[in-house]
Order: sequence, then structure tokens, then C-alpha cells
Amino acid sequence: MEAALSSRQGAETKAASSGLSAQRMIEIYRLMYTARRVDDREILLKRQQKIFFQISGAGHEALQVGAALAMRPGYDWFFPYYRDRALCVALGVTPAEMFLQAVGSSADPASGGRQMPTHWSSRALHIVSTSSSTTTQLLHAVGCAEAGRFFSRHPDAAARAEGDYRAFHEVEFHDDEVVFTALGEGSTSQGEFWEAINTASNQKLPVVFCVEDNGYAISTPVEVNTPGGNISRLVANFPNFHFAEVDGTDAEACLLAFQAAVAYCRSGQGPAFVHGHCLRPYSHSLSDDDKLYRGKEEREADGLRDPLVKMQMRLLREGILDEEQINALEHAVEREVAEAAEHALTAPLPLVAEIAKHVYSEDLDPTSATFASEQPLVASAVKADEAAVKPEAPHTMADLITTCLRDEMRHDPRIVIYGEDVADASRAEALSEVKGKGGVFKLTHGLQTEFGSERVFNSPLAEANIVGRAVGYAVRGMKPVVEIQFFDYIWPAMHQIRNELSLMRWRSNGSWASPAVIRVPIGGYLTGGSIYHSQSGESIFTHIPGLRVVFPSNALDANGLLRTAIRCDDPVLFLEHKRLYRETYGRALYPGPDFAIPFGKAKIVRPGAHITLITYGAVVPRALQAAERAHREHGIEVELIDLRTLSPYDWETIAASVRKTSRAIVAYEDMLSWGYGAEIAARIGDELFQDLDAPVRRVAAMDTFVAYQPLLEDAILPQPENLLKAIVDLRGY
Ligand SMILES: Cc1ncc(C[n+]2csc(CCOP(=O)(O)OP(=O)(O)O)c2C)c(N)n1
Ligand SMILES: [Mg+2]
Repeated sequence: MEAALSSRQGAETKAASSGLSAQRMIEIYRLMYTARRVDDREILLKRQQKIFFQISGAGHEALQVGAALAMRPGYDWFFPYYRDRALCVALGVTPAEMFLQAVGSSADPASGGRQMPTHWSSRALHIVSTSSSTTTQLLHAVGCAEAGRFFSRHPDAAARAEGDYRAFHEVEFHDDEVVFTALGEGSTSQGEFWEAINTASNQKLPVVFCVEDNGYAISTPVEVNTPGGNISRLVANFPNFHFAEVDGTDAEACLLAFQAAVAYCRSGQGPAFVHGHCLRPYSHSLSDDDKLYRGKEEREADGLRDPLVKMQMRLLREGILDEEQINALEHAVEREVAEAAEHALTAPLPLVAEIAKHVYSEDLDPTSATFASEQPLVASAVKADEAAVKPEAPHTMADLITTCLRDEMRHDPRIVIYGEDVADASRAEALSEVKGKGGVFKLTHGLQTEFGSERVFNSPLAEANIVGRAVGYAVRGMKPVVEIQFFDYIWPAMHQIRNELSLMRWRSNGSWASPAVIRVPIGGYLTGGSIYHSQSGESIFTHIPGLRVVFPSNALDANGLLRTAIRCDDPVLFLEHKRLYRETYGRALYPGPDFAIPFGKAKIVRPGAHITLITYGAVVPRALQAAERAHREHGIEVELIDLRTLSPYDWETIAASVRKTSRAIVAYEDMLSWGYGAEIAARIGDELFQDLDAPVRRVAAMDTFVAYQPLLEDAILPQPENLLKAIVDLRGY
């Protein structure tokens, strides 16, 4: 492939030698050469054991420099992948900064020594922190483009506001900004690739997708990942795209292809897809040896296509530089690279004392009094137009969640709500004759009608799409409050939640954050909910640093905690028990539009001197029943603690109670083994051993999923009788 291979839907890619200035050609070579020499120097340092990992961008330089020079750092937005060294050099990341990351220095501006080399991040250049996960970044790019478009259509939403997360999110946007993202050809097998081009296509977003096709994914050749061996052929029918397939070793062809792609995106016509054929002369990484799986002939053929050699030859052939000038240019680059590497070797190391910094926001603490300022309003104080629900009547948890969403959307124009079926009707013209859906549980009902289809809309049926886009929205300063339809189906989003959403702030050493809210209906006791509509599993998420996990048991708490979730600056998993949505238990009056409850503050539902019972969610009303019976039938006084938030949780309240009662039960709806209560029980045993008069007990579900037949469901999930028995047994211990 010697020149641009093809170009469809838009500007033609001009033929090679169409006339870049000599200056431009020299600059391209200098950037490509710099990237290669940084790789070479890192390889040396790795062999000397002065750095700990190396992965090179060798063979991709022409494509990446072409991409970078077609865009504007600090104006456009970039979601690169680990091979994009030349892209980042050309955007303005210096070799010195790259080596600081390679040695793991605290001065590494991308991550402060937390990420491997080539895990890019720069606020000034708009390079958003990337992970090692292949492909996740594409959905961030999509969300980022949506956010840019939203701000450009609603500039008022960008205004800074005090008192919530908006105080800490400077918003910049440009009407014609473009978002770039890249991945390898092997990574196009990931579902998130297809989920990203789906939304970009549907919404005509200005995203440039770049597939850097070096023919291999570690040892797996392209035809194994891509049926037919060419990704361009597979994506060709996505609407609204500009497509280009180029020789990724020809710097000029690449630059021209990207210029056309970027122009198409800037003009608002839709996304672009640039597929570049490049090569990988240095194996996958220093941990890989391609001689183990590639024939000699194939490797040698690649050697002849080295983009660096080709560019150098061209400079010579066209008389742009002579040999001496090339040598001078190369020596200058080598000097800069060597000095940068030397400097990094003496750079300061990160402090162990700062390991936990930026796991959560350093600016806004959701456990603080900032979120405890408001008492519920008395009904007479609620203005009629403030209350979307009647102020004088008690309301269900479902109602007060909806009310909170509505109040917060009125308060904060940066909130968008999306997910599966959350809109009233995607075909909005139907709304004049239909009532609207508003979610399978109806909690978002009426919101699209009030706030419009740009703020409340349906997503594709793809959970990673929902959360991945939320990351992109949130890094731009928007507040996505998204819904996963059932907890049972959160798993396709798990990768985004664990490796991206929750890690963005820590891995970028505080440079970026993605404080989105994910609302998730959870739990059983449904009579017929069965395996796939009854799951719990909260401990899997409380095991993720960086994520707040909230689990209210009643209407008032749900309202106040959801407000804190939305106004705080951390990502929050907000678990809503389906069985509690419309229960009589825990109904409450509308508490007003500013009622908030801080995280990490448990509620003592019932005081008692004999036994501490710690629980949350739908077990709270069951535990209350058991506690009342223990009092009536056995004279046992149970102190019932509703944790309300699971990460963080209120250790002080637990400890004070156990010191008083000397007996503790931890109860939870999830399976007994490895469940949330295991951690609480272990900590009580660890820190309060001297205060205990009996072992800590757990009451939870059987170690199985929930079955359909109600008889089985009742036996599997913890019931008031199980709790009562545990209380009586423990009192007699
Ligand atoms: C989700 C995920 N799965 C597996 C890996 C391990 N891994 C790292 S790179 C890689 C191959 C990627 O190949 P390709 O997309 O072609 O990019 P290239 O490295 O060739 O540029 C794999 C499997 C990963 N980082 N992320
Ligand atoms: Mg590859």
C-alpha cells in the first residue's frame, strides 16, 4: 500500500507529493524521529532495569503525526491508546514528560508515578487520561463529543456554580471542536468499538476514530480478529461517517487523510473513520518476541516499509534536506532525548504517604456538613410550584427519587439522564397522544417531557455504552445521571465502572475526574423475580476504590442521598431496591428541593441495649419486624442500624453501638459467603474484640441465586424469622 487506498463520502485524499511545504515535511520527520528515539531510549533503560515497562509506537509514527497535525491540542479533545507516542509528541507532550512517567516519578504530569509509560494525560493539551484497557476510551470520546455539543447548544450550562461539583469543573468548549480517539485493529473486536461507532453514527458526532492496523494483536494476526481481514469493509455501512483507508507508513497521505476527516467532523456532518495500515517492527512490547509467531519473510517485508526510513528517503530524494542536515537534525533530537532521560533518572519519587490522594475528590467531601445543611421542610413551607408531588401526603421511595431528579434537573442545567427506556418516548412527536414510558419502573417518567430530548433520552441497549459515555460527559464537567435497567445486567458495564469511571481521578493524579451517578434497581423479594431480576451483589462494587456506593431503605433517605450523589464530585453507584419502590414502609413527605443527607452517616432505626443489628436496603424493614418481635416475645432490645451508604460506611455508629451491646449481627440480602457483611463482621472482630461477649453473626441469603418459585425464593432470601432466630440465639450465647 503505497498511497492513500481509498476515500469515500467527502473530500478526496490527495495523491502523495501534492505539496506539503518543505518546512512541514521536516517538522513531520523531526516529530517521527523524536518519538522513535524516545522509544529506543526507553528500551535501553528497561534493559538497564531503570524503568519497569516499555511498549513502543514504532511503525505507527507517520499515521499518528498525521493525525496530530490535523487537529488542535488544547482545543480539540484526545482519547489515545498506549501506542500513540508520536501523536502525543506532535501534540506537545515532551520527551522529558514521557521519561518522568517511565521512571515513575512524582513529577510525571500524567499520573504522578501511578501509571505505566505511554498512559497519556495532559489537561493543557486536552489529552484525557487513558487506561491499559483496549477500546474503553472510544466511548469516553463519544461522551466527550456529546458534552461539547451540549455546551455549545446550551452555553449557560457551562457557567460555574458554587455549592456543588460545578465549582471544581472549569468548562471549555468550542462550537467546532473535534474529538479524536485511536485503537489497534485487534481491539475492534471489542463490543465497545461497535457500541461507540453506533452512537457516533446515530448522533452524527464529531469524533475521528483512528484504527492503527499493524496486523497483529500481540501474537494474533488481523484475520483472526477481523472477518475478512479488513475492518474498513465491515464498518462501511454505518451511516453518516466519512471513511478513509490509508497507507499508515506514508506521512503525507496520512496527514491529508486526517485533514479531510477532521474537516468533515468540524463541519458537523458526522464522525470519521480513518484506517491506517502501519507496522510493528519492535514486537508488541518488550515482554513479547514476535520471532515466536511470525515468519522471517514477513518480518523482513515489514522492515522495508518502516515509515521513518521512508520519510528520510523522501527528504533526501526531493532535496529537502541533505545527508548532513539530516544528521544535524537527528543529533539535535538525540541530545534532547538523552538529556531528558538523564534528568528523569534523578527526578523525585512519589511519596508513600500520598498513595490515597485523589482516590476521591480532595475538594468536595460528601461525608461533610456541606451535605447536612438542610432539614426536611415542613409541608407548610413547601411552595406549591416547588413540589412536583403533593406536599401534605406521604410519598413512596419511587416518587421521591423522581422528585429529586426533577428538582436537581431544574437546579443544574448540566444534568443529562439517559439509559434503556428512560425517555418518555424517543419519537417525541408521539408525546401529544401518549402518556410516555419513563423507565421500566417509571422513575424518569415526565422528565423528557419537562426537560426535552437533549437532556433525557434513550440509549442503545448496551450497558458499557451507557457508562462509558458517562465517563466522557463527566470529564467535560457535565453531570450524567444514568440508569442501568436492572442490577442483573450491570455486568457489561463492569469494565467501564471498575477500570475507568472509578479510576479516572486516581490514575491521573487528580487531573481528571468522572463524577457520574449510576442509578440501578436492585434486589429480590419480588415473588417471581427469579435469577435475572433479583440479584444483589453490592460488595462487588464496594470493593472498588474511587466509587461511592449508596443503598437507601426508605423514601426520605433515597431523596436526600440521591441529591448528595448528584451534587458531589465523586462517581456514585446509587442502588434502589425494587421491592422498596412502592412499599408502605418508609414513605415520607416531600422534603423540599435542597434536602441532602451526607454519605457515611448511618441511621439508628430503633435503639436497644442488648444486640446491635447492622443492615441496609430491603432487610431494614424485615429486621425491624424481627426486632419488634424480639422485644414483644423475648424482651430483647435490638439496636437496629441502617447503614444507608455502603462505601463509605459509618464505622463510628457501628462501633459505639457494639461497645454498648457487646453483641452484633450483620444482615444482608446478598449471598452469605463473600458478602458485604463479611467485611463489617471482620472489622468488628478485629477492632472490637475486647468489647464482644459473643461471636459476630451473619444473616444472609443462601449461597445461590434466587429461584422463580416463591417457595424457593422465600427459603433462599433472609426472612424476619431467620433474623429473629439469630437474635434469640445470640442473646442466649
Ligand atoms: C480489554 C483488554 N484485554 C486484553 C488486554 C491485553 N492486551 C494488551 S494489548 C493487546 C493487543 C492489542 O492489539 P491491537 O488492538 O491490534 O493493538 P496493537 O497493540 O497491535 O497496537 C492485548 C490483548 C488489554 N490491555 N485490554
Ligand atoms: Mg495491532
